[in-house]
Amino acid sequence: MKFASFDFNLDESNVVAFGVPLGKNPNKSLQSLRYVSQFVEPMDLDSGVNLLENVKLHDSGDMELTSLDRITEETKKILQMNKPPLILGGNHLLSLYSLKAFENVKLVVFDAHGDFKNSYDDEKIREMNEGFYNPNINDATWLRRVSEFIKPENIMLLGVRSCDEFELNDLKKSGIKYFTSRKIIENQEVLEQIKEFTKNSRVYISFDVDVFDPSICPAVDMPEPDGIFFNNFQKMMQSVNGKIVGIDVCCLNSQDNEISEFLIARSVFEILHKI
Ligand SMILES: [Mn+2]
Repeated sequence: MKFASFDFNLDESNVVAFGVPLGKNPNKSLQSLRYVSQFVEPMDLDSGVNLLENVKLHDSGDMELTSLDRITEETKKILQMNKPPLILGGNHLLSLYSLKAFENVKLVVFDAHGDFKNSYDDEKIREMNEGFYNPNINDATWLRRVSEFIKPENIMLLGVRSCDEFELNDLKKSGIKYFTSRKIIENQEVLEQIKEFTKNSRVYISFDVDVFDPSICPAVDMPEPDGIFFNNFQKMMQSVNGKIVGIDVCCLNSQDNEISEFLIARSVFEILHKI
């Protein structure tokens, strides 16, 4: 099964997708997202635009995850072809390894969580990082690790609403620009900030689907209340000004309905429209 039924071969494609089966039972989620994506219409009725009009996607399937460094290698291979990768996850730790393949990018992260802890250990995080658990390198610390090689002023975090006290202090001190979900819902200033931040830049979009309100995206491990809605996401994506050079989508944990998958597939179309 291919994402959105796209069937371009590698040569003719202008974006290359692959799955990263990282975390707890990721195969079901990857399969479910690809399955549902074929039923989502790409037309935006309000603008009359086909969101996928210029997208020629090659889906190379799920990689074999023998080590985390394989994510970096796979990403590099696609970048060498001068094409943006669309990386389907998998938990958020994958972004640390995909981002190692990039130079000179502005990182836009959609996430309910700061993921800015220096070290973290609990039962849930062990489960979610099954096979690769390390207290300093996991999906509660990945953004902290990324900020050690991407300058904090080149990172923007959108929709955050869950941090511990120390993490929040560190995040404030770091220089990372962040907007809580409440800020995003209540004022428009964020759209101008996104435009300014991404202007004339190479942009990597890291899309943790738990950024959405749990009422519209329930199939996540950590459903944090007071999240953003589709329209907020759409407007933020429309405000991205630069050239999108990489995309990841993470943290779907499929349940028995497909509510989240429909939302996520449509949201990925909004991102692909900007490539
Ligand atoms: Mn998250």
